Amino acid sequence: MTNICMDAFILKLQDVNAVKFGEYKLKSGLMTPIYIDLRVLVSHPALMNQVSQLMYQRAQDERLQFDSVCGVPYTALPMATIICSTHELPMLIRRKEAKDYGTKRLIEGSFKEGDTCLIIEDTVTSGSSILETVDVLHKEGLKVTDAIVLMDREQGAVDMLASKGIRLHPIISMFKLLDVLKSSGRIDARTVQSVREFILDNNTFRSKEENEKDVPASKKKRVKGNLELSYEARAKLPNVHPVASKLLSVMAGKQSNLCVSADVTSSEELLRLANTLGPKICLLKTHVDILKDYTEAFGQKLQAVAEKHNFLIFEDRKFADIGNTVKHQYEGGLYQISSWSHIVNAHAVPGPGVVSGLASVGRPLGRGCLLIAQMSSQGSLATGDYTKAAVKMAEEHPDFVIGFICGSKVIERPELIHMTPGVRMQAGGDVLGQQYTTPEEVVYNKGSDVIIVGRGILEASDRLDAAEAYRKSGWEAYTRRMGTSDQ
Ligand code: S5P
Repeated sequence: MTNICMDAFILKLQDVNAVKFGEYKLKSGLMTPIYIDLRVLVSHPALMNQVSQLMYQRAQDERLQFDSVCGVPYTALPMATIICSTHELPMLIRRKEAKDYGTKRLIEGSFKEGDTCLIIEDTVTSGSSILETVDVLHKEGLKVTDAIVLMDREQGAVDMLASKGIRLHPIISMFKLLDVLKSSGRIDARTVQSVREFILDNNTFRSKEENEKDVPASKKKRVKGNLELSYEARAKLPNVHPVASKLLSVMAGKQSNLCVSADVTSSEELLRLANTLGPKICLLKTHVDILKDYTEAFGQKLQAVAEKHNFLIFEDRKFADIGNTVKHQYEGGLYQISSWSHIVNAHAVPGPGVVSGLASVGRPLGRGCLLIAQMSSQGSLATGDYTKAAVKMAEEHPDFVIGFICGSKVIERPELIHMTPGVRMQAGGDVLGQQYTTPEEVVYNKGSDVIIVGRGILEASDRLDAAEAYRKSGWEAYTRRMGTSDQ
């Protein structure tokens, strides 16, 4: 494990002038308000060592399998060299031009056909430089499945490379960089805003028309100085987790930001409820351990209903133990939650191990996790610094954490989803400390994305009618927030 503090590392990059703000020209000719120039790192060996350490650690964390390492010329060459030298890994060098004497090879180093080569790159915008190197390696009979990059400008490289069968693993993303520089007072809100707008409007993987179509001016609304994107546009962000993307698309497609909390104690009733309310909801939340008649078939049956009505399943297990224990609780036991639930949630109280433990099971299955940043119950201790720590933990695990359980928006990151429980048409509470807020308040004023409703629907004389009323109320609050309401 590396013990490099990412925030301090990002500040050091700015100290050595590797991150510049102003007006700069990119390789494509486009003018950009932020320029990342990692060429300067060769003059800062301690930083260069840290870069190489972070990249190697990522390869280990992702359990990448490869026979050799190749840096994209030229900036990433020394990075690859340090990794290979420190860990005694074979390296390959790609020549930019073939020599006109001797072997005329484009790749230097020993390899055999079918070997897998890991690519190392310093910065990506579109991913085209990585692809150029991959093409040369392919011509020599080498395979490339993964690439590690220090800095991803989040302008489409992940998606572009994925479309070519290459997984890109960024160490730092543009939005993370902006957050760190902003919270340390190095840049102001206006700079953050202009860079964000530039990045979101200039996705190189989508066409200009698509960029404009997905984020039309009428759908952009400034909320406290930030640009707000529609659910639809957020589903297509380059850095959005696949589960978050799916959920956001379902929300946009069904015009529903309603999650029903199916807190009933019989499997049959739960499945019936899922079938009846399915068309109205984007997500169904379960507490599988309150079912009195759980059988192994339950998960499969619920999945079939979810597929039929196009909603996702969220088991509200609230994991809160050490990594090794939650791993077993998620994967095994009676309920085998990971086999049927798209989303689970976890308390931040054990520290990042709880996320790593769950991710070791959920990530290979393509699942996502919500961190509990705040709670709706009276006297909850999840406030202030605890909430901030939960948010930070989420940001550090973008490959598994898709958002939060919270009372209001806790971070301006459009790829993360905010879900709020304790929702009822009439504000108030129950005798056991639950506190209710209205859909309008939660979505319009508090900026949350999904309303979680249990008894407000379950105790209604007509559950379908009630679900429709909540769907409508939640959706209207969202369209009003976006400034696209007809009213
Ligand atoms: O802070 C929270 C977090 C959750 S997930 N407060 C909550 O109420 N919940 C869950 O949301 C709770 O476990 C229950 O399943 C649902 C709220 O149910 P309701 O009947 O009060 O709407």
